[in-house]
Amino acid sequence: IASVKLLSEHQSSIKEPWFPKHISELDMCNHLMTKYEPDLDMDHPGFADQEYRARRKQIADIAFAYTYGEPIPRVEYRPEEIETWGAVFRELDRLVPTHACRQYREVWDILKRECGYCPESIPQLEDVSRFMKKRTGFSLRPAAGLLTARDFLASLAFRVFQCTQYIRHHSSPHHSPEPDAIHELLGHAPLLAHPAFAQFSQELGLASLGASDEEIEKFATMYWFTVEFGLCREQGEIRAWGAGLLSSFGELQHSLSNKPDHRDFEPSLTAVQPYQDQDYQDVYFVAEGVEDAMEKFRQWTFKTLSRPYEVHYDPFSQTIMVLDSV
Ligand code: NLE
Ligand code: FE2
Repeated sequence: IASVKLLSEHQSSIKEPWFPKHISELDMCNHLMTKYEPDLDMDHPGFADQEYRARRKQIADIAFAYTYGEPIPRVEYRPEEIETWGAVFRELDRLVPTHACRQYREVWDILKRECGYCPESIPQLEDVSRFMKKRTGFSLRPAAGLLTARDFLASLAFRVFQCTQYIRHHSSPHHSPEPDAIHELLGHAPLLAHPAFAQFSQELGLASLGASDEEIEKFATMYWFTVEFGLCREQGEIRAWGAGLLSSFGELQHSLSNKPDHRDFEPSLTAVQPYQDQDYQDVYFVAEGVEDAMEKFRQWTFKTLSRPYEVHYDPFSQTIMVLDSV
């Protein structure tokens, strides 16, 4: 890459679509998708539960008020929230040895030993963020709910994970259609604390910066079938590495059963596979492993991306460098 040079500020042709250049600009990347709000969605398990809706608002306000660099405020979880967490935790802890991929199992044990993971209390985002930071440089920031794919993916480029803090409705512990703190802490945190998965997540984020809407759609689909619902092969067996599986004891069992379709991970097919986000998936993609998925993803991105520049993340200044690639 001998011909790489920094683009000057005046070259306006590359300014659209806007994307954050410094980690602090993630303060502007918090646009919510409204489809899952318990206030608006009649199918939401908390729709008829006024108290649940009030609680969701209270916790969402933490995210609305949050700005870059602050510690994440602690939530004093209520007994019924801890009970829901505990029920999910116990079920998953039982399934991890036989259902989760090797890397997840490794970090899972460390989280229980060193980060206070147990059925009796819900870990605080700030503590988990510190734990992750030490292991991979990833950190958390609070999110009020499901974000747009563009905003969510952009944060990954900075090794920042936008993380919900409320707990799913107690009537549906086995599966939640939307993210909640159980999903983030049990599904995502272990893998974001693993170097290879952290790298894959960041690369997906970097690829999304400045992408067209059509490309964002593909990256979001790619994210869906890997980071959220990915399976992989391990010594002849299929295991889960997707966070949406590892936080749902219902879907985790379903995904490894013979009910759904298991297809080989192939970026050009995976990125355009239609899906729904209300219930268990009926198609999953099986990768040979995270390294293999990452390599295939890189090659596909290289062929697919139309943007006329390259981006690099400088971890010292926490800044995205835009590099002219021609
Ligand atoms: N279905 C997952 C769970 O129950 O934890 C959440 C998926 C969020 C995309
Ligand atoms: Fe997720």
